[in-house]
Amino acid sequence: MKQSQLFMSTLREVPAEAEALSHQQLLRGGYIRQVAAGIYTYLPLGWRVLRKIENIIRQEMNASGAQELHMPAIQPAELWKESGRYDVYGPELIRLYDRHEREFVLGPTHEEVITSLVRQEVSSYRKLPVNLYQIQTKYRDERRPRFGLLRGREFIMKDAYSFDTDWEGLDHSYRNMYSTYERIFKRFGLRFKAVEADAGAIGGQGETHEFMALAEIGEDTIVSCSSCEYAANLEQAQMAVIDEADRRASAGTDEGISMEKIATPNVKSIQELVEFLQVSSHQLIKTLLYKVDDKLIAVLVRGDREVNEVKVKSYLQAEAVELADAGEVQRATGAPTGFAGPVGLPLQLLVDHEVASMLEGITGANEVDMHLMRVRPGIDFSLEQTGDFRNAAEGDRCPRCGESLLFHRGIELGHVFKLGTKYSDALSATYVDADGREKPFVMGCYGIGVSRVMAAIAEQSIEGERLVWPISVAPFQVHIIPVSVKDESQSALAERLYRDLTDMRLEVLLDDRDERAGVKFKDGDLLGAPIRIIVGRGAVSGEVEFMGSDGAKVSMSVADALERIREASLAN
Ligand code: 9G3
Repeated sequence: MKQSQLFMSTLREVPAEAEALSHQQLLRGGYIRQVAAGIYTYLPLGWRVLRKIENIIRQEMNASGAQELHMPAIQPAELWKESGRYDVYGPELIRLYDRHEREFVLGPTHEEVITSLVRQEVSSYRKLPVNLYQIQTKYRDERRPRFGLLRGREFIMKDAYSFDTDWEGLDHSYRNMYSTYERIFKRFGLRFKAVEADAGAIGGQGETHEFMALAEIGEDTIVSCSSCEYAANLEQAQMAVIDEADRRASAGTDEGISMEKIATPNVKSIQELVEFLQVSSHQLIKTLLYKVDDKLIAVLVRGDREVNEVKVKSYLQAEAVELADAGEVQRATGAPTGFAGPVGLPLQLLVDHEVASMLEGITGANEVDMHLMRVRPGIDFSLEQTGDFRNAAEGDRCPRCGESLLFHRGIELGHVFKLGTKYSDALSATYVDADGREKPFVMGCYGIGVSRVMAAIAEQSIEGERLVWPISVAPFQVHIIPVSVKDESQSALAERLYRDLTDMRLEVLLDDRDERAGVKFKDGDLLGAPIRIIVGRGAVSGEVEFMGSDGAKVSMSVADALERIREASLAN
């Protein structure tokens, strides 16, 4: 294609509102334009990249045996009422009415629609298993859309749904999708990790994994073992637990320890307490009150740890978990926030393993400006409910092999779930088995954030000012830049190269604009073609400069350049 025709407007300056590097590059390079918060137009360059991402997904999904279909974005609200999710989601679920005042939702996902489809289309076990997928626009009215395509309100997702006769079949479908995702993310040229995740709101009945692109901008924290294959989302990540009994036994007896109250005037936070008492945060028992499905409970973790609310929610099988507000703390403990403690507190106590293994600790006295010293877990408060209620942290050891854990930021690009019969039960979606009995489908669901993938690849492909797309998703594979189109030999050679490469069925962009070289190279850096051919003074002797992904320029003959390009394009 000739660049003078390309609908591509580059921006000179970095847009102020773009914090993420990929957001800046996609705006500056003329890949996307914002229409409203979290809602974008994909310009021709962006759309070329998205179509390549989609086609890689399609090839691998089809190769896995899944079949592509396409469901509507507008879904009858009745289906969401039938599944019970209509009231679970609040303002994030976009609702609308048609001309007859009938209610619909803009699909944020398609479990209800696909389950109602298969319910009516499949009645015999003979037609199972089946895996159906689509690549569709999704709508989620995020409270805080940000980072460009990384968190939008309208975005493109590949969502797949598998239907099996039983859990064994689901295991097979799940493993098939897991390995398909590994192939897909490798073909994107992404650095990624598959991590154990929390089934969360979707409430599946089994394991779930997230595929995370490693990137500092990522909202998720992932934990991986420095030695074995263990990897998990921080929400879910476990750590080697010191054995409470050993710890207490090794610390000697608790004879002669008796609790004492001390005045801590206006000393509320852990840090203030550490300074006031001149103790380590390891000696403190942090007591936090949570409202769990409208019931107040207390969670105890060591002073230097963070409560993991997902673990609390999962342990209690609760719908909602949130920190109690100041008023609730005051009413429950008789003291303002900062003085809560487990002794004499008439609430269910969830005690983290580390606190349970302490011989004694310092904690709030449930009295304003007072704390308790030498409190003994198991004696001064109950250890009936001890478990893992904290975030893994630097220094923790792998729960599998005991080696040290590493922490990374990640962007969630894929998510595979074992749903079980959650939706088939809710929608009475059953098949008839070999013995003539009606059984609910056993389902799995598998998502990839397609538009988010484009931003994640950009995040990982930026070197300084330059974006260099992997050749598998680049908008153009080769970018030919004649330094001066006025120079006959340069433009003639550039034209010839353009023709030869196009005949080799490569996607080539020829910068035929009458612009200064500096402008062309700068725009070239924004375009991010993995191969750039510069046609300059060497043209008269049939020499060009080849620049690959590493940015190094090498002079060579046209023939050698064509050979280098052919090799690189096969790496697709
Ligand atoms: C909603 C809204 C937002 C949502 C959902 C429902 C996330 C919702 C989870 C999933 C699970 C899987 C199929 C493809 C893979 C992911 N945000 N989820 O169900 F109504 Cl407003 O989407 N769906």
